[in-house]
Amino acid sequence: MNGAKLRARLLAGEAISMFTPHHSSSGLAARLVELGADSVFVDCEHGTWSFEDVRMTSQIVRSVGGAAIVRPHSHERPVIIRYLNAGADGIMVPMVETSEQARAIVDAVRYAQPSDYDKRLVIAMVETQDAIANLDEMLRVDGIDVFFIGPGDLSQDMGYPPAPPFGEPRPAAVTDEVARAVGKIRAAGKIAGTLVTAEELPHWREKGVQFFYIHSDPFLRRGLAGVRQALAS
Ligand code: 3PY
Ligand code: MG
Repeated sequence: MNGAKLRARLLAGEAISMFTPHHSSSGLAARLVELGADSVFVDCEHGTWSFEDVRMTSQIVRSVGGAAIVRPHSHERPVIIRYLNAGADGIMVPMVETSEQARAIVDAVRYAQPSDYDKRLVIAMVETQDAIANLDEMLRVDGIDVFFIGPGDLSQDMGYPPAPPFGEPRPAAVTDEVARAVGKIRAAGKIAGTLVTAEELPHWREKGVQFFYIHSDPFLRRGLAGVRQALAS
């Protein structure tokens, strides 16, 4: 399972990319890896992937050298177990707000994969102000590989839209809060992740973020806009 490969690279100080194909397509997921993505995001919180899609996509993504990171719709124990059994290389659990919840996730992973849990990457999503308030305690939970700040939900929690208009930055109040959380994660010697655009990535890399979630849609959007412009000229 390629979760171990990602963990080793993160522990060696490297930065890792995770691209979302947005659509339930194992072919597109594999193509993203062939083009350079370290891992692919299989989003079962907002996406439409079935358990069978997860099984097939994880196998195909691994066969081209990548890793499939699955986001379940919640931190329900049986759901996490099913995705791990379906072959997820990593699990990225949304809305983790307390150390008890973080511990329960690690426990579910170890129960599901008693002999090879260390081959799966465990990512806890910190996406509310309450979660950031509890971060010091959560950072003490052994077995969480990456503490991932979700700026979209955090924005909503702070009273802002989940995403700024295309190409515009997030409100400074949100990016300041993300930076504060990243600082705490780094100070505890843990690995930080967040969602970025290609343009934002160098800024957050500088701040010590190592796990980068990137949408692939802007690449299509820009490519198509260029073609439309060429057609119109
Ligand atoms: C969020 O930003 O809320 C996400 O879930 C993904 O980054
Ligand atoms: Mg979120």
